Amino acid sequence: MIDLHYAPTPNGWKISIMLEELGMPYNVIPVNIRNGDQFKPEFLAISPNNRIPAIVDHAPMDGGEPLAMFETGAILIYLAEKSGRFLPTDLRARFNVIQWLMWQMGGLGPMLGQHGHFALYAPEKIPYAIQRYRDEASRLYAVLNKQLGKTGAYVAGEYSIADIACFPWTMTHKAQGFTLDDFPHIKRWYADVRARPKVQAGLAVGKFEKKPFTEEERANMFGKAAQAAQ
Ligand SMILES: N[C@@H](CCC(=O)N[C@@H](CS)C(=O)NCC(=O)O)C(=O)O
Repeated sequence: MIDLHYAPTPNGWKISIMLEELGMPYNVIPVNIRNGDQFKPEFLAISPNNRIPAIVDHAPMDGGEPLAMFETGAILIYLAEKSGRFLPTDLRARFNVIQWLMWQMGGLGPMLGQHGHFALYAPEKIPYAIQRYRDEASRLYAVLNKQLGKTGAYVAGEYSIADIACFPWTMTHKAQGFTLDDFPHIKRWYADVRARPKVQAGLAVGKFEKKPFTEEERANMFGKAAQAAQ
């Protein structure tokens, strides 16, 4: 059984979607990141970066002790290797998936995250920061659009962990003021991925009503509490 330390956010959804796609049994352990659960010692023992999601596999592939893991890129590769699915074994196809997964981890996720922060959540609206991340987010959407136009299918050819990593972040497009009409290949891919029943099941895990942040929640989420914890 796998424990999934989780909150319903784009990074959390990557792993709930993957586990649903695989049909692997898992146990959800909610981590309330608004309330600061990510700074609790028992969570930090699993995820020293104080971010969700993280997993503990109680039946790891080497038959050894339970294996804890954080960082969604690593978790997706681990689960793909464990199941033999969504990551090809052929050298070129495998590294094509891995390069797009890394592109999501180092580019699409962090840049959309920063754009969302400065455009939607920051108490002070800083035009330079908003523009900088908006430009970068637009550039990354254009790169993804071109790639999907090239494959005519999924991000790296067949449906893979690259799609599972990218999709939840593209779900933020409307809130962040982007329209997929500007990116027709993403629009086609987005509808296709979104319609997958297992994607729907992954997104439904721990769904909650969205409420504005309180001051304390802001401190937990946007750095003040993290600084205090050092
Ligand atoms: N690179 C990390 C990013 C994880 C991440 O940023 N998680 C967010 C939720 S989407 C989080 O835990 N935020 C809590 C906080 O900011 O304190 C990964 O891919 O696992």
